[in-house]
This record gives sequence, structure tokens and C-alpha cells, in this order.
Amino acid sequence: MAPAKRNVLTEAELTAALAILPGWSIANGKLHKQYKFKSFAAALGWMVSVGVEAERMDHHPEWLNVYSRVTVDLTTHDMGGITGWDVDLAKKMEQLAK
Ligand code: H2B
Repeated sequence: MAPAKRNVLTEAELTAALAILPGWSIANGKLHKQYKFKSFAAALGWMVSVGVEAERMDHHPEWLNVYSRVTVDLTTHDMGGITGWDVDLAKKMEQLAK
């Protein structure tokens, strides 16, 4: 995987990122997706595996779990916008949801 761009992404970069992230959109200036799993256990299992990766990356999601749904919003607080870190974390989430 190419190294993440450590700057706030441009509109063009965001459009390119969304093209390879199915179900993701921009909402309130954050990279956003709502995941739906088969059960609470499946949702929680995914959150734990994403959490391990997030800790490894030192990049942490904003997320809300209600039963089998997990609503995710990604932004880089330190940079005040969406960066390559957020795109990398979103890609990881997609891989782990397969
Ligand atoms: N996660 C996210 N999403 N954005 C950040 O800016 C961020 C983070 N910063 N995790 C990291 C931790 C930083 O606060 C620490 C000190 O590395």
C-alpha cells in the first residue's frame, strides 16, 4: 500500500478515495460509513480487530455501535480534516469487514 499522504486531502484526492471505498461518503467534513453486521457479536468482533489496527496506526475512529450497526466517522483531529490516515483506516475497515 502506498504511504498515506499526511496532509488534509484536496477535493480531487477525496473524490479518488471515495471511488475505491464502497459505501463511504463525506458527512459533516468526515469520512463516513454505516456498517451493518449479522449480529452484535459480529459487529463487536469487527470493532475489536479494527481497534487493534487503529492502535497500531495510532489513528483512532469516531464510531457508534447500536446492536449490529456501527456508524463510523473518520477525521484527523491533529490536522483538522480528512487525511491519508483516514483513507488508510477506512481501507483497513473494508478489508476486515470482508
Ligand atoms: N486519531 C485520529 N483520528 N486523529 C488524530 O489526530 C489522532 C488520532 N491523533 N489518534 C493521535 C492519536 C495523537 O493524538 C497522538 C498523540 O498520537
